[in-house]
Amino acid sequence: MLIKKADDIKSSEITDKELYLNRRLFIRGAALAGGALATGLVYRFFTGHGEVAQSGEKIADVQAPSQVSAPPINEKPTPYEDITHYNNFYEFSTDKLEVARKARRFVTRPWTVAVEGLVQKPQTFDIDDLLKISPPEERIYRHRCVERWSMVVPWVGFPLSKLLDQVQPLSQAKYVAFETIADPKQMPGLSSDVLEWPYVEGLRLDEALHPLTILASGLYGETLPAQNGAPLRLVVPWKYGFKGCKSIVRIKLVEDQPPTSWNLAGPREYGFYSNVNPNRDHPRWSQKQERRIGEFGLRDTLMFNGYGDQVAQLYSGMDLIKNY
Ligand SMILES: Nc1nc2c(c(=O)[nH]1)N[C@H]1C(S)=C(S)[C@@H](COP(=O)(O)O)O[C@H]1N2
Ligand SMILES: [Mo]
Repeated sequence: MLIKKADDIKSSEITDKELYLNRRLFIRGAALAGGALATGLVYRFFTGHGEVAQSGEKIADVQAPSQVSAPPINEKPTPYEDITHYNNFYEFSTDKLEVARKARRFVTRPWTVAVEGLVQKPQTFDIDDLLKISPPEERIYRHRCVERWSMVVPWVGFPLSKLLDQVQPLSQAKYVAFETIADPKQMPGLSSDVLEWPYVEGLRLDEALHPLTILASGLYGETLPAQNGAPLRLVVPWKYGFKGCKSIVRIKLVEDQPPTSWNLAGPREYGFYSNVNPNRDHPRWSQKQERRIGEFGLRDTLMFNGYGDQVAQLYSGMDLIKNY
């Protein structure tokens, strides 16, 4: 997600870099291969993960995907190795292939999440209590980065609405603001001013309450690795990936549209809504197509990332080119 300081990079160069990175990732995957490569076990063997924090542990009693809220997609989930080694998490590194290594020692216990603002019952949850609010569900979602790559991720999570039910939003609450951890002792990327820290995001309250919007604590049936946003991150599958903020520490119900890190960094490029929209080009590149990680060639990008039947009504009457 190139911004400010990269204003002079031409989109042809971006494409070359993507291709290069994709190839490196592919070669690494092939070198590890042998069939079982995508499993967490092999991954932990190579990285020593599992000694550190609580990531990569099996999550008990994961419910089958609920068809009503999450329509099944006939696309193959991206291998675990790719999902966990091609990451945007600028607090650790702006190099997608470096994030996993730099996040290895990230500590996710103890951890609390404050839920506050315009609510009847503000509360600071211990993460392990928060995770008991609603049964973990498998949600296999398309994941489309604004940089034109995409994946299919089998998240484990539960609807954000279940957490908001606990604190009871007041009628003045119109938006939900998210704040993520910014710990310079653990996150070398914070010394860069590429974004304003902490990384913040926001949703309109009706978007936050939508049944497709989840808080994820795992993928492939295991707790999240740090690089994917442990212990808890947001997933909004019809929006560009950057809306899915990682390692959340605070959720605040507010009256006015909250600031978001990417909008602050590049307001012409990243709006508040950031719905996946092939008809609205990024000022420096087209959003009509995408490269699915692990595939050659391009796919057409779908309006609302293919979730239009579920979410289009949230935006009826809105000009989605103006409200990008
Ligand atoms: N805190 C934080 N959250 C973040 C980011 C980040 O840099 N910091 N990057 C975003 C971007 S640009 C994307 S595409 C997704 C990537 O999630 P993944 O690495 O799990 O695929 O995380 C989003 N959440
Ligand atoms: Mo992204």
